[in-house]
Amino acid sequence: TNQVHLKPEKELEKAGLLNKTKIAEGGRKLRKNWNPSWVVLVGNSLVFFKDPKTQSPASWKPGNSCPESSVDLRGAQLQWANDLSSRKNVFKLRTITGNEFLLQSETDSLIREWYGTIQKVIDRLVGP
Ligand code: I3S
Repeated sequence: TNQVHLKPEKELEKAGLLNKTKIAEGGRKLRKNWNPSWVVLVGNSLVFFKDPKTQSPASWKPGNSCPESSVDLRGAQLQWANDLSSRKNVFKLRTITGNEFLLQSETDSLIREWYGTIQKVIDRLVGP
């Protein structure tokens, strides 16, 4: 029979503006390029959108907000990485596929919240 599988609504955990740079792709080091990014934590994924402020008016149309990239948090690793940048409040996210991102905010409380929330999701995906 043709069963219809309805995905349960994915839980939106958190959304906000962070500075982001990708520093490795599949284990290969990349040149840093910091940019503001609208970050959304939904379900098992961290989804990155371009900062609306850097987008053209055309891209403001509803339904036109195409994510720049998305990261599967299953098996991902998180660590504080102030040694990897002159910026303050930096942490590194490493995916199971060897992609590495630095995320940063000038606001201490905000970056701690992000760290804690992402870690919670990673832990939840590992299971008890
Ligand atoms: O870790 P690095 O190489 O000192 O990172 C800085 C550089 O990538 C620099 O780019 P260029 O080398 O292409 O000019 C960036 O503009 C800086 O932002 C990087 O350092 P911070 O400390 O901001 O992560």
